[in-house]
Amino acid sequence: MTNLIPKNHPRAHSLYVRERLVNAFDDGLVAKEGLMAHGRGEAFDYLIGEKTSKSAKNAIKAAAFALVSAKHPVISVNGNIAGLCPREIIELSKVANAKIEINLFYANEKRKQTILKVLHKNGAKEILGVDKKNSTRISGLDSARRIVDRDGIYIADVVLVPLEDGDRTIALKKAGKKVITFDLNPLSRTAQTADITIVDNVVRGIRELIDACEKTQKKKLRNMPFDNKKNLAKSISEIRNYLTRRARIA
Ligand code: PTJ
Repeated sequence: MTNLIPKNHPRAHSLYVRERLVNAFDDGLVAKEGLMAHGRGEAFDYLIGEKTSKSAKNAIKAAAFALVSAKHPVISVNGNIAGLCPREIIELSKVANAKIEINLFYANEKRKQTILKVLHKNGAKEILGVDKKNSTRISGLDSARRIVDRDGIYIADVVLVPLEDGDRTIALKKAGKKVITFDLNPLSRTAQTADITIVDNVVRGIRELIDACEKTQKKKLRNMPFDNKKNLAKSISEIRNYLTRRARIA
């Protein structure tokens, strides 16, 4: 697709990200509903000032500790994540020693195979969630997301579920797993239910999470107490403060 966004456009980065997602949709990675999910995310990204906030940085540190110290960490991949940051998923899986599992809300075998190809092209070796013989179910879920890999999400103690639906977050928690999510909407059910919610655009936050995992591995970061509810309240007050500042300028 031709790129029509001028480099000096004030919102160039967000517009490039949008274009990347649209291209990924055209390439068969992203569901139609994924475009809508992205639009909702963009709206919240404006409200946080399109920057990684202090509260997001807190959550990223906590997430890095959880991933690095987990026994069976798993990164769950959907169409949007595969379209937006395939290379970073693989980098993260390496620094956190985490498995990668494709798990789609809008199940579609063709899309799953396209995602699989893109992950392989970006350097992934083992990818779970594609071998039907190795699949099983987690209880309490009606959507296709209940079907998980026996060697992946099923046995995981920590699962990273970026851009998630609320029902699965609840089901994963009921199954005794620690859930980490990226969600730009601090009020979504997933954001409110997860153990660690990173209120940031996954495109920005995942790089910070990779760095934090590296620092944690090298013992350059200390583990800190983390309370998700308090941190979400902080992220909501950061939005309020940002809007107040903007309103003064306008
Ligand atoms: O590929 P599939 O079939 O698994 O489907 C994936 C989608 C994203 C369509 C599916 O999981 C879905 O419908 O998700 P929801 O319920 O729309 O939730 C998406 C959440 O992610 C919303 O709260 C958005 O605000 C948020 N979001 C959207 N884009 C981003 C984001 N959060 C972080 N970074 C983003 N880039």
